[in-house]
Amino acid sequence: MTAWEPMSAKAIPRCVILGGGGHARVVVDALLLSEAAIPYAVLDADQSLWGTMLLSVPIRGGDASLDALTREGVTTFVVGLGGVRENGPRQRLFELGLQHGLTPLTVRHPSAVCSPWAEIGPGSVLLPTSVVNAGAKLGVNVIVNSGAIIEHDCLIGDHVHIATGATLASTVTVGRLAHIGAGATIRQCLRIGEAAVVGAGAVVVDEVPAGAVVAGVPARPLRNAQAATPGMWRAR
Ligand code: JB2
Repeated sequence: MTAWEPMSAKAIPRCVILGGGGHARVVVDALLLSEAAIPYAVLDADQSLWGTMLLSVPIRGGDASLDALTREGVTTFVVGLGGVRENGPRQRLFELGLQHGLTPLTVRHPSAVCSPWAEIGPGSVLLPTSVVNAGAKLGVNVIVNSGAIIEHDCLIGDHVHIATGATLASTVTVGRLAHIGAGATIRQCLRIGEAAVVGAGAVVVDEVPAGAVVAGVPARPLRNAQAATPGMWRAR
């Protein structure tokens, strides 16, 4: 199996996608439409997927195949693992790509609106109809999922996932590895701590400490909730 490549492929880098599930399909779709790179191969931990296709891209094997792909001229990567709550595995895959000398690719779906005055870190993905407004700064490997809104002057840490349809009003700070659930709303000027988890549909009107898990309207800490990142237990 070979990946689809356009006629003028020479100047376009080849990209490997790490992870081949539902999120990877959205990332590959955005990559194909953006034409920023050729989605050359997918790697997935699930052996039953090896030899199958993800959209038009072959799933070539597990992460041990990275060396072979670099020998075939792959120079860029993007993390295709999404996941809910837990962003540690996404960080690990990002670091794996770097360890293999690959450049993290920033992927922007053509329908995503991104101010030229925003800064987007390497390896971040802006999915369909998401919005990133002026003065916002995103770290590396951030997911801005479909329809999410990051208003002006928000600061988003490395490996954060802003899930589908979440809204961050202006000047919100989100610590690295945090997860903002689907449809959640964060009031302006608040700080969401490192590796915190905001549940789907929550409305956050107060600061959220590092490692906390909050949910509801208005959002409250969940009793005995376990934060996504090991070592960040917060029993309340
Ligand atoms: O270490 C790994 C690894 N661990 C799991 N390396 C590689 N290369 N692949 C890994 N995987 C693979 O990621 C799994 O074998 C599986 O095929 C894939 C995850 O797919 P899944 O569809 O379960 O989750 P997802 O992360 O793609 O999507 C989740 O998050 C999205 C944001 C779902 O909840 C989606 O509904 C959601 N939209």
